[in-house]
Amino acid sequence: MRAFLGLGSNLGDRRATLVEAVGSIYELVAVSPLYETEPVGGVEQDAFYNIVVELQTTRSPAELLELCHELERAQGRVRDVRWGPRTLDVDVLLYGDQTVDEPNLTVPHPRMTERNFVMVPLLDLAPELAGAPLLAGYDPETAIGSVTNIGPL
Ligand code: GSY
Repeated sequence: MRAFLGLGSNLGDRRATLVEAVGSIYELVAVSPLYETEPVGGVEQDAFYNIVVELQTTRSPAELLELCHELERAQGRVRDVRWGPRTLDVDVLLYGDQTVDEPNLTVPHPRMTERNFVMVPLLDLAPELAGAPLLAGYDPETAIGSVTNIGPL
């Protein structure tokens, strides 16, 4: 299955955190450019570094979610303030063209089309997804949070 994960960090060495996390994903196909991004979610905090990665995976959506949690744990992530600073946040964005609606996992990620820090790197990797039915909520005119491409990870 072709799947996309979103990764973000705004604590510690943000680039090193993302490099290490990406290096441990063996199903990796592609990595977006690195973006420095304005925090979204209402909590005052430092700017994030965000990327999106593409995977070719045989994992189920639930197994992919477990991978996200493993990557977060490996970077010492402690789940404390909702929407607050974090060494690493990893989200399942897309799982092929499938939808998942489980208590602990919704795919496509429910807020992704509102957020430039997800949509801009995702469309760098997969421009053909612009206008796909799964991403119908995306409008570049109204998506929130400024993003700056700072080059390759
Ligand atoms: O949802 C992921 C964590 N997060 C982020 C993020 O990764 N980037 C930006 N720019 N803002 C964010 N707010 C939250 S919460």
